[in-house]
Parts: sequence; structure tokens; C-alpha cells
Amino acid sequence: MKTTTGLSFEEFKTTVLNDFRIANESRQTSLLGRKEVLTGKAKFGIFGDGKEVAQIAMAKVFKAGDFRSGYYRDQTFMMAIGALTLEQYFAGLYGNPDINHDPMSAGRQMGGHFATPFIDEQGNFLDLVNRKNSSADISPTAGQMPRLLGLAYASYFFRINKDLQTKDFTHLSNKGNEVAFGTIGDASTSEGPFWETMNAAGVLQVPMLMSVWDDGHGISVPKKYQTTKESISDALAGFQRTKDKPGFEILLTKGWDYAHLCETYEKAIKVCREEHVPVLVHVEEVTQPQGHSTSGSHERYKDKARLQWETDFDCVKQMREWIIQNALATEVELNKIEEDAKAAVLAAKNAAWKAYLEPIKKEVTEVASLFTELEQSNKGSFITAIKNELLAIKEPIRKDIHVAVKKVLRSLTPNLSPKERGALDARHKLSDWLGLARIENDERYSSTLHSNTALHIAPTNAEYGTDQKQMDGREILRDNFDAILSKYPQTLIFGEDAGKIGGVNQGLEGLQKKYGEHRVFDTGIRECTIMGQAIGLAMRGLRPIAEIQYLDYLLYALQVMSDDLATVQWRTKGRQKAPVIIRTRGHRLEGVWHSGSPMGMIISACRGIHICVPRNMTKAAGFYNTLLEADEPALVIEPLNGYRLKENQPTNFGAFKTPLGIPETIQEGSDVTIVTYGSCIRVAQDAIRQLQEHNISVELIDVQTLLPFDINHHIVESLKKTNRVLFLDEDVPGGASAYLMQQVLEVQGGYQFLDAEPVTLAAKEHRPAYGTDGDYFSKPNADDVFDAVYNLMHEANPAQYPAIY
Ligand SMILES: Cc1ncc(C[n+]2csc(CCOP(=O)(O)OP(=O)(O)O)c2C)c(N)n1
Repeated sequence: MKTTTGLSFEEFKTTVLNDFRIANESRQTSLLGRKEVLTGKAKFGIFGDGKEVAQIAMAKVFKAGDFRSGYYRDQTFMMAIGALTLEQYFAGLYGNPDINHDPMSAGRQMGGHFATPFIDEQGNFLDLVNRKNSSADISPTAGQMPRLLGLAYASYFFRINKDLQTKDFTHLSNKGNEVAFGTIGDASTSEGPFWETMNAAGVLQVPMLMSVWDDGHGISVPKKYQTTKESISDALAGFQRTKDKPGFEILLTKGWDYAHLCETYEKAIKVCREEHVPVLVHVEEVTQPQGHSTSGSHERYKDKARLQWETDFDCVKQMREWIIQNALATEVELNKIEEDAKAAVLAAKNAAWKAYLEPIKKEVTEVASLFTELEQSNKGSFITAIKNELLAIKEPIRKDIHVAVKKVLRSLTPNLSPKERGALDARHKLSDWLGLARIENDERYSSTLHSNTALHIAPTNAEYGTDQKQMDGREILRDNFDAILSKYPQTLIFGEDAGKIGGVNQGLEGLQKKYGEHRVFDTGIRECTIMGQAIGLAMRGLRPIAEIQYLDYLLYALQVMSDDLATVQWRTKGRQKAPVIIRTRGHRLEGVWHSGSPMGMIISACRGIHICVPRNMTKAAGFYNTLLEADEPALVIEPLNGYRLKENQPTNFGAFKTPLGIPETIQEGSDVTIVTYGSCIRVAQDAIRQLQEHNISVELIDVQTLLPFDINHHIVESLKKTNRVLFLDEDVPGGASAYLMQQVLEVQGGYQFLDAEPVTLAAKEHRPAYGTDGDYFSKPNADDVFDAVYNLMHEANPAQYPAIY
């Protein structure tokens, strides 16, 4: 006999009982996980209890090749797709820094943040088509949404771009048949990125299956304060597609209704995968049996009736009752599954704890034996006490060991008396141990912020023909993008006005016509999801160049850059990457929101992303060429006032490469060094011409990239010669100019070579006022630079350089 699912009764029963097992194992994980936090073994717990059955239903339609972009409640889904074992869950909860134990993030993320590997150790993409893929979670609520759009958009791109349906790309996509699954809590749908993503997905008609787990609260705050009409599907009803207007398919179901959930996801996936239509599944009546997280209890904000309802409509309990009602199993069979689940989770927890603790205990033993050797010194009794204290800790952490080692080393100064020569060797051993441990911990906690591929791309000069021609800066970019698009079929360039008109500054003129709307295209005004679109595309092996129209509007995308893009390699310990190239323009034009240069903010927020600040368009084009050979995310800021300026016309478009982390000395000089970048270069050059008339010789250095910064310490060499330095930029005072100063004086040791105080010259604290005068009085200009440099010379030699004003 066949059931309506097409399975035999026995097969159906096995499937259902297997689902029940997963639900129980996941539930027990949540219950035991909470205890582990409350007893202090783990620091924070946020679990997926109450969402088990819905996630099992979703997992049934998630195929190899698909992608998830979800949040911290999705443990059951991850278990159901076979991407998370019970032991791995606990490894994450304890923060085990060994990636073999916690493949989600090597202990870097709080537990409950999930990921699967996308790349191998050399950075090559794995066979994603034959894997079930989860992009790495982040904690900011709705932070998973912008990336989700890109993961879904990639399917669309692979489907329509026949150049990518060739053997070089078959490991990345099967003609775009992959669906991107999103999950979010009901309260987080209040966030802007949710709405922006939903709207963009509807416009773009991408295969995005969005599930909302609706448990009625965001921590303690009920839907009443979160969502119009207290229902996200009601609020989104206008997104529902109709016969003649594309949009979303919107489906409703309940978190405790196993059968209806399975049916709903069957329906949803058909529409999504086959028609490439985005679908919203609003899963209502979801519970949260243990409250939001280990940070507090839900009795504080849920009334008795709600708590009772949550007990009655607990999804695992309801599933159990459904199984009994449908005579799929007996009480005895189900009891056994429940008991087995408890035992399996307990065993997994114990194994995870042992795996976490053992390497640390081994370190304790090593250090204790080094301490023993030192007990002969005149600090013997002190060291014995420290040793005993360390050995007495039942569940030590690495911090305990390091604190003890440092205390002991401090007690024994390196200049031990002759009597204590014997202790000297032992002290050496201990300090060697510390040195090695530092390296290991650096690898454990701080590695893989970058892949560093960009630093290894050899520079290539722009070449020029004999009949040297000139062209506008924007034409240089255009011709270089032309070369890029023809060389790399996996590149696509998009942003506001980037398509039909070829960009507001015409750097993409004619390229949509030449390469098609799928390669060069317009987007809505939605910087946050332009960034997310790029992240998702890059994670799937494509090479997006995402355009943010002006630097001033990068702020809308900065959260995504900072939380998601900048951290992806680090938070997966190198298992995922998103080599997005962000193209924007800024620094100087005449208008408040067309003149910003908030570089300090950007470099502080975006460690993990390269920040390129070219002074002209040839340099900018060279950065794009370098970055496309590397595999790291980067922001390139084209100088906004340089599009119509003439530059020499290169003959090797697409091939010349500007190196990262290599400053360029533009002009040599002997009295003062000016360190600057971007549009300030020309301001400095103007001042330098005038300073020459006063016999002041300036060395001008263009740093070219703020991140990475002067990797070979080129700039300090200039300070050795001039002994005076001015750091110039057009950020706020103490912004990126302070960073330049810290890098050169502290990191490069430049302070040793100064004969005068180091000076910074930046813009005013407010935004630049409008017009040419606004610019003159808000931003550093050639007169300001002249004065700053002249003052340095005046201080050194007032007779030769008398005060002017
Ligand atoms: C941007 C941001 N704001 C606040 C928080 C703190 N926070 C974490 S979870 C949460 C509630 C989320 O509720 P909901 O989206 O309904 O998901 P649930 O946890 O209920 O499944 C809040 C406010 C956060 N992580 N990110």
C-alpha cells in the first residue's frame, strides 16, 4: 500500500520516526545546552527549541546545491540536513577553537551560529552543487537578509548566463536550479534590511524561500509593538503575486502542525525552484519553551495563559500526538526514541566537553612540570603556590594558564643571581613555552581575517604608446571595465544608474549594450542590499563589482560591510569567502552629501576589507585589475573630481595592476614629508608648487591603500631624510589622519626621526558646506597645506622663514 506521499507505509513510518528522532535530539540539545550555561561551562546559550518541527519540514525540500542564510534558531534544520552533529553543537557552545570539532566557526562565534565549508584550504571553491550549503550566520538580527538576496540572485545569474553553464562552473551551479532559503524571527522583520531584501527579491524574481518563525515576541517585546497588523504576512499581503503582476507567493502554516508544514514546504519549493518566484512562508504559532536565551526567563513577560498555550502547543508534543493518532507508532516506540535521544545528547555533550578540555589540560600538565623545575629557585614557595592553584582548577581555561605563567616569569627576573643559574634554564623553557603558545593562540583566535592573496599579485605598469594620447578619467575606467567584462565571464557590475546610462559619471558607458543587461545593470536605491547582493554572489563563486553611487551613501551599506563582509573569512576560520569589489566615488565635489570622506569611520568598521584610495582613474582601474586576480573583498574609492580630468591613455587595459599596501613617492623633497591620498594629492601638489617659491622642499607620498597600509614601511624612510611630517586628509580631525600618524610614528617607529612635532591637517568637524567657498572653508585647501608646512619650517628657522600673517 502506498501513502499519499508516494512512499510505502513502512517507508513513511520510518521517515516520520526519523523526523521525530531529530526533533527530540534537537530538543534535548536545547535543554541540556541551557544547563551547561547555567552551570558555567558555556558562556551564553540561544537555542532552537520550539522551532524543531518547522525546520524539519523545511529541511525535507532543501536539496544539495541549495543555500541557507538564517539565524541562531536553526540547529534542527542544520541537523536535519546532516550539516551539524550533536557533538559539534556542543563544541560550538563551549567555544572549542579547533575547527575539526566546531566546523561552524572554530569557537569564534557564540554557539548557535551555523555554516558549512564553501572553500578548501587553498581558497578554491568546493563542489557546492553536491553539498547542502549554509552561509555563515551573524548575530545582528536581519543581518542575514541582504546576503540572502545575493545567494538567490546568483541562481538567476547562473540560469541566464550561458557562459557560466560550462565545465569551469558546474561545481558552482546546476544552471541556477538552486534555492536560497532564508529564516528570521518574527520580531526581526521590523528591521529595515528585511523589507529592503523582500522588496528587491520581489522586483528581481529570484528563487528565495523565506521562512518567518513567528513566536510572537522579540525577546520580551510582543508583535503588537513590532509589526503592522501584528502579522508579517498581512503586512506583506501587497507582495502577493497576481495573474498579471509578479511578486511573492505567500503561504501560511503553523509551527506545531507537522503534516501541514510538510505540505506547505512542498508547495513552496515547487514555485520557488521551478518558477524562480520568491516565496514567503509565515510559520505562525511557534513557541519558545525556554524563553529567548540564557540571559533571562520568559515568565517575566509571558502571562500564564500564554505559557499554558505554549506547553499545549509545543511542536514536539503535538508531533507525538499526531503520530499516535495516525497509528504510525506506539507509545512504547516513541518512549524509546525519546530515551535514546536523551542518551545520545548526553553522550555527545560529554564527548564535546572532553574534546574541549583535554588539550587545555595537557597544557596545564606541561606548564606545571616547567613550574616544578623552577621550584628550586629562591621563589620556590611562591611558584609552588601558583602551581597548586593552577592544578586545583577542575575545568581550566587557557587564560588561567597564561595568568599563572606570567606571574611566575615576573617573579623571576631575567637577571637571576649566579646562585640561581640552574633556574635560568628552566625560566628559558617557560618563556619559550609562552612564546609558542602566543603563536598558537594567534592562530586559534586571530587568523584568516584576510586570505592575503591580494598582496601577492605582482604590480604591472600601465603602458603607453609612442603617440601619447590623453583621455578623460572616466574613459579610462570605461575601457578598463570593458576589458574586465570580456576577460572574466563571472563578473557583473551593478548599482544605481549603472546600467542603462552607464553610471552617473559614465564610467560604464555603453557596456550594458555590449555585454547585456545581466552583466551590467541598474538596481533600486538600496545600498544595504546592493552590498548583500554582492556578498551572496561572491560567496557562490561569482565576481560582483557592486557600485555605491557616492561615498556619502556607503553608510547605508556599512553595517553589512562591517558585520558580514569584513568578518566572513575570520568568522568561518577561512571556510568561506566573499571577494566583493565595491566601487564608489567620493572625497570632493561641491555639495554636502557629495563631498564626504569619512575614511576613519570606514577603516575602523571594515578591518577585513581592503580600502583603496586611488588618486586618479588609472590607479583605480589598476586596483580593479589586481583585485580580480585576488580573492579578497575591497572598496575602491574613485576621486569624484577626477572623471573629466585628462590622463594618459594606457594601451594595456585590463592588464595593468596597482599593488596594494605600496605607497608611491610622487615627488621627492628634503624639508617636510606630506603623507596623504585620494583627492588631497592634487591639493598637496598645488601647495608644494607655492612652497617651492619659498625654497621649501616637500616630499609627497601617496599611501594608495589605507588597508593594507605600507606593508614595506616605505614612509618612515622619508622621515629619516626630512625629519618633519604632515599627515593630510579630508576626514574629520582625528579621523583617518590619526590612523596615518599611528601607522607611521608607532608601527613604523617614525617618532625617532622627528625634529618637530608631527602635524595632522584634516577637514572641519562638520560636513562640507555647499559651493566652492563651502569647500574652501570646510576642507583642507592648498593654502592650509602651505601654512601647515611653512609653520613647521618657521619653527625650525624663524629667521629664514618669518611669520607671514
Ligand atoms: C540588530 C540587533 N538588535 C538587537 C539584537 C538583540 N536581539 C537578539 S535576538 C533579539 C530578538 C529577536 O526576536 P525574533 O526576531 O522574533 O527572533 P527569536 O529570537 O524570537 O526567534 C534581539 C532584540 C540583535 N542581536 N541585533
